[in-house]
Formats: sequence, structure tokens, C-alpha cells
Amino acid sequence: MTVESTAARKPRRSAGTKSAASASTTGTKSTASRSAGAAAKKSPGATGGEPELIQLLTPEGERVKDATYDPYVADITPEDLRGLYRDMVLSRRFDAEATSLQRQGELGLWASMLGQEAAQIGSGRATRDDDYVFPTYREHGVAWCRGVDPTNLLGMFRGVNNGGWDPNGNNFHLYTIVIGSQTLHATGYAMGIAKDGADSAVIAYFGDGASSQGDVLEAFNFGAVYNAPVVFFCQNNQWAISEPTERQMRVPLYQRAQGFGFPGVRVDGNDVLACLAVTKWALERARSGEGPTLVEAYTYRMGAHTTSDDPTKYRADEEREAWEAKDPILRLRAYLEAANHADEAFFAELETESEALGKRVREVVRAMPDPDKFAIFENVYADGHALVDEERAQFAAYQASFADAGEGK
Ligand SMILES: Cc1ncc(C[n+]2csc(CCOP(=O)(O)OP(=O)(O)O)c2C)c(N)n1
Ligand SMILES: [Mg+2]
Repeated sequence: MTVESTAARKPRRSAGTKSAASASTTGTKSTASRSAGAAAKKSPGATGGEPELIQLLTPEGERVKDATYDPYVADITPEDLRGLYRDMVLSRRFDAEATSLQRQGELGLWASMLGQEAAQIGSGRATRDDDYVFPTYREHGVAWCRGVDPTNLLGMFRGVNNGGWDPNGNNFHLYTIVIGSQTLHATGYAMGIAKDGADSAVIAYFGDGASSQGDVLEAFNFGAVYNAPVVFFCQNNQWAISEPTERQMRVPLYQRAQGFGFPGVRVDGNDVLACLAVTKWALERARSGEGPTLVEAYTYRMGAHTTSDDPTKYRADEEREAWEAKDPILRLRAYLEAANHADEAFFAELETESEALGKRVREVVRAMPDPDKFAIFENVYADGHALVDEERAQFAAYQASFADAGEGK
């Protein structure tokens, strides 16, 4: 059975926004449409060409104009901006708590999102409730935006469950460890909703390392030829465990989209406002039948790959320090303060809220019960299997061999 082109879907564009597709079909935007200050910005560390970095807030917190993407945040209020700040602060607090809980032996592993808050909150807040999100294993900020209780993210990392939330509860799929595979799931899902005639969109998160994976390139191609309503959101955090981006690609990552026939853009991944605007644009393209977009959020993994990793073995302190100066939370705070959009009471209340969140996370995790030891054999096959039965029996005999067998499950 073939899947119909989404071109037949009814365009659905909200009033007051405009399409930037025409400016971006080659993956680069016209400098004519940008202010001189923003146009002068070149993304650091690019391996080819001179990619432009879409930016609405400089690292110092100054608002720069961008004729193409400003319309997507034109109606943002001071309250919305405080909301974005709150999201970033609380998700960072949650992430720090999880790292500490791993160090205390409460979690087996943790993959920190430190430094990637703007990319995740900006893009996450751009999604609509009826959009569907396919994350990797590091999208704690996106989960927050989708309304997944943060404590639910920790069960898998504690080893007490295989997921921890109902994906359909918040249209937020389970974390995916098999690098890049979720981009295919997302593309297939997007092809499906297009066939259903839905006007929602799908967003797939993945990393710079994942962009070398065949699955991701296959997803790009399927997405392109079926004009699927999917946004490929790549957080280029400069590292795939110990592999730097120069071992992943010879052209700037976002330019890969050109070869598949859809637009790609590079956004400052530490600028929450730019990430919000660019993702809104890309989702709107998807919803209105214009097909996929690749968004490369240029950012940095400030912490270790996971708590099992030691980045001091493969990267220089100076690199981390240079990115610290571009901190996503500090830049929005600088903007909020300069624009008089937030007072001391706001920051103080948020600090209290942060501490309360940390406390709740600690308490919930420590109280998570161990699963039944035999639960691992459930749900392997729908109707059971002789080999699984044999392994269950072996495991039961092994358990019974302990001196304290029978004193608990
Ligand atoms: C198919 C597959 N190959 C290898 C791995 C091991 N692995 C886990 S994370 C990772 C690096 C991923 O890097 P990137 O895509 O940049 O994401 P990041 O961790 O930086 O967010 C690798 C190779 C895996 N999980 N799945
Ligand atoms: Mg990476």
C-alpha cells in the first residue's frame, strides 16, 4: 500500500505568522533579511562553508532582530518569557538532582542535559498538545514541557521499570537508547498521521553522533519522499561520547538536509527564544503540508555523556569554559532583568520552587519499590515461549540456591 503525499492535506496556518520556507529551501537564509548584528555572527567550529547561526538573544542577553523568525515570537509576553526561564531553571534543577542521586547509588545511570536547556525548552514549548514527540534518552527538558512528571523519567535509570510513562498520555514516546532508531519511528508515525488527515506534526530528537547512523539518513529520505509532517531536531552538543563532530561529518550538519531535498537550518541552541521561533516555523511547515525540516540546535553538552563517562579524558577544560559564557539560563536572565520583565521576588520564589522540586524527586526515587524479580520474563512474547519458560525456571533455581531464599522476593 502506498502512502499518499501530504501535499493534499489542508494547509493550516495560524493568523499573524508567516512562512519562512521560501527563505530556507537551500538551508541557508538570505543575509539581506537579517540585521547587520545578527548577520555578522558565524557559528564557531564549523567544518565547511560559513553557516549562519539563527539567534534572537546574544550570549549577553541582547535581543537581536531577525526578520524571518521574529514573527514566530512576535506575540510572546513577559509572562511567557518568565515561563521559559522557569522551565529551564526547574529542568536544570531536576537534572542536577538526578546526577546526585546516581552518585548516591539511587540510580544506576544518568544522562545529563546540562547546557542543553534552551534547545529542549524552546523546541518543547513550540509543540502543540496534539503533536507527537520521539525523544532520545536525554530529553528531560522536553519531557518537562510535555507534562511528563519528572520522577517518571527516573524509573528506567533506577532499573525498576522499562519506561515509566504512558507515551500516549502526553504524546511523548519512551526514551530510546538505540541511537537514531526513533527518527524512523517518528517518520513512520508522521506518514501515518498524514494518511489519517490529522493536522498535527511529529518531532524527532537525536544527536550529532546519531546523524551518522543509517537509520537517521533513511528517515530523512522517507520523510522527504513522502513529504511527512516531521521535524528532525538535532541537538549538536559537539560530542558523541568521546567522538567530536569532526569525526561525524565533513559539512555543517544542517546542510545534510539539502541532499534529501528539504530545508535545514542551524539555530543557536543556547538561545531559548530562537529555538522556540525556529521550531514553531518548522512545525508549522510540517502541519501545512510542506514536509520535513532539519533543525540543528548548535549547543554543548556541559556535563559528562553519562555518569559512567569522564570527559576530562578527551576534551579540554577551555572548551567547556568557552561554552559556559554562552549559558542559556544566564542569557535569558540578563534579558529579563534588562527589560524589567522579572523582579527579585520572581527569582527568589523560583529558587524556593527549585528546592521543593529537588526534595520531591529525592523522596519519590528513594521510595520506588523494586520490581518483582520475575517480571523480566513477562511480556517477552504475547503467548509465552518455551525458551523463556526454561530461563525462568533456571532463574528460579538460582534464586532458591541462596541461603536466605524465601525471606523476600
Ligand atoms: C545503535 C547504537 N550504537 C551505539 C550505541 C552506543 N551509544 C550510546 S550514546 C552514543 C553516542 C550518541 O551521541 P549523540 O548522537 O551525539 O547524542 P548525545 O549522547 O551527545 O546526546 C553511542 C554511540 C547505541 N546506544 N546505539
Ligand atoms: Mg552529541
